[in-house]
Amino acid sequence: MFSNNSNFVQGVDTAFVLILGISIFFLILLTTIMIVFVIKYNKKRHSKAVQIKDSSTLEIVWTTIPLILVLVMFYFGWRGFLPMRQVPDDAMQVKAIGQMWKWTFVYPGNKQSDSLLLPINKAVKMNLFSKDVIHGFSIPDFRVKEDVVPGKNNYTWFIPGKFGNYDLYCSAYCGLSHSYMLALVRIVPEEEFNKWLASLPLKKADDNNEGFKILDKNGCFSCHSMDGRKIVGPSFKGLYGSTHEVITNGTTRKITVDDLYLETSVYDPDKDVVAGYPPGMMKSYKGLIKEKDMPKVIEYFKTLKAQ
Ligand code: HEC
Ligand SMILES: [Cu+2]
Repeated sequence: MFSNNSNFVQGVDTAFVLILGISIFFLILLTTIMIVFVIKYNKKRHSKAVQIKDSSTLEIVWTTIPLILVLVMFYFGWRGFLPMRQVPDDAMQVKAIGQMWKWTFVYPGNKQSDSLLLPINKAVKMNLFSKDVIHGFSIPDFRVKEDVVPGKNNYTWFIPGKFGNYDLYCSAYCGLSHSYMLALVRIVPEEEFNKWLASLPLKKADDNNEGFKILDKNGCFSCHSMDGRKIVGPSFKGLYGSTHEVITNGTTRKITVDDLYLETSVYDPDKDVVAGYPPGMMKSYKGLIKEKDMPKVIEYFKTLKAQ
């Protein structure tokens, strides 16, 4: 089909290289003319300034050439942009929900995931929603970038053209942990995608759990996964009841994750730092998660079984 990362790479790159080329051309041209004029018309050589008045030729030249140039830029920009708004009817529909500070992807059948797996060479329409503030849905490798605005149902689409892992960024500064608003995009063969989709949990599973809602609202899942993946911090999967090493005041010790340990981790994260992770990454949630809500949070941790 095409050998690019996506069907939009060519259109965007053509416009970009063209504009860059024109800019470099004029940068060199204008700088050269400036230097030549500084030398040629300096006061020693031309002590008296001479005005050029009413030169129609000059005015036509400096109007027509830039006009043609901007129209050429517009033409290539427009040609690259138009297909981005024309979604094919058979595109798979995936909902991307942006919130402080994570992405959630909801697939057909109400299945949800933290990362965006997609089959190669298939059109996908991303329906973009925000739960709070303005975010930006951006996959630079695919030349895809669209605002995610609360209250507005925006969209974008593309056809992935190459297997691999790519980064999805939030491209609109949306608060303290904006830079953690990363998601993994994986382009895989269609059979692998179907298998993966079948194994995904249903979206609604956690939404009624009080503890889940508290963690979700506080943005814990931008650093902690529920499926065993390490993001910034360790995964919550199977955490409750497990044993591992922590560093407390410079000494390594073994702990078992129980109610007290969880509470300390949330209110005083730098007290017991999980071995292998740097201290100071996680802030204290004292005052943000109320003490009376802690039991709900702990109950939720208990539901995240290892298997
Ligand atoms: C900015 C990223 C970030 C956010 C947001 C964050 N954490 Fe953490 N968390 C970490 C890191 C990094 C560690 C490991 C280092 C440490 O222990 O401090 C950690 C450790 C933990 C641990 C101990 C895990 C273990 O394996 O023993 C728990 C429990 C925890 N966090 C809970 C939470 C909860 C609950 C929230 C939301 C209220 C939260 N975290 C938000 C980064 C984060
Ligand atoms: Cu954002």
